[in-house]
Amino acid sequence: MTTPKLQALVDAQKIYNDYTLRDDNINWWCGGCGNYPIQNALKRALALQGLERRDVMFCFDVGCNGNGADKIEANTIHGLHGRVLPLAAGVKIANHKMQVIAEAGDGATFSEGISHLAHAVRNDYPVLFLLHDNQNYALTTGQPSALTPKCQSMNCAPEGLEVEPFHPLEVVLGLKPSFVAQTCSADIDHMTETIQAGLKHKGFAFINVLQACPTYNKFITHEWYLEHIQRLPEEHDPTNMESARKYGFSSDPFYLGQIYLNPDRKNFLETVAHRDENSPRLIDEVAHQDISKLLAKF
Ligand SMILES: Cc1ncc(C[n+]2csc(CCOP(=O)(O)OP(=O)(O)O)c2C)c(N)n1
Ligand code: SF4
Ligand SMILES: [Mg+2]
Repeated sequence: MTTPKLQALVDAQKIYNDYTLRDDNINWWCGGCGNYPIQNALKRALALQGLERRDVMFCFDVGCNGNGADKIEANTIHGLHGRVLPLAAGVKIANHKMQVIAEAGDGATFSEGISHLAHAVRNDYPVLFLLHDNQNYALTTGQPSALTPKCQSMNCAPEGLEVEPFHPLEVVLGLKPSFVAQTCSADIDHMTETIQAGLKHKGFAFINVLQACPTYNKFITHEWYLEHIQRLPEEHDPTNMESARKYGFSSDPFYLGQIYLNPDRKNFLETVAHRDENSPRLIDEVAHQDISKLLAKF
């Protein structure tokens, strides 16, 4: 006999399957790449939230992470390196009903795209953002990014870089965000829960996904992560910035969970709600309009 719980699982499985690519004739990521479990967790989270393909737009940056655009059956846009956030914000502003997901690497986000990140957080665009934090420029064969540890030997920089890396959460927490969470590609259940929380958030949900890249990041593997990640303790209050900084800035262990949450912040669309009556949404531009009177003049 079908129970409501069983039916919910059957429905979720159907949504998950709809996102699953039927064409195997594509180039995949390297064996053991953290991008596989990240994409799987994303599909699981969407399925559990009942978000079907027609309701979701995926915006991909350039990089190994961005090649996820070819590996999912969905509405996708593949933008320029570092520019995915303005693209995603534009999609949301054009069609408020769409659930918009943006994905980018650490190279794109903390070098080419750092100004876009700052303004996405500042404006609190209603977008779920997944940072694929593999601490290197992977697609271009493993150069140091702004998140690679100081003096870490990498391609093109055998002795590493003498400069301090950014700490992604230190940067984002300094920008007065509304939602910051951290998860890891070694823990698919935790990624799924975290992405579900991000999908429910009404503003800009920043999720740092600590991602293994076994081909170019030999210094932090899935095995290393399993020994150095820890769930946030019960005592942590995500609405307390001091506690968010304490746990968010730790690199050993890396704390997983909801680092910071400001449920009271107005998102971008709420700040411009007064304009709704006056200005057309971009979606109106593709609606059918009667232009026969205009044509009759010629
Ligand atoms: C403006 C610009 N700069 C550089 C490149 C070259 N490029 C393409 S992918 C890439 C590395 C991507 O690294 P990251 O963003 O961390 O993504 P990952 O491949 O690690 O997932 C670089 C440097 C580019 N395409 N455009
Ligand atoms: S180079 Fe790294 S990030 Fe890119 S596909 Fe291979 S393992 Fe994944
Ligand atoms: Mg990277």
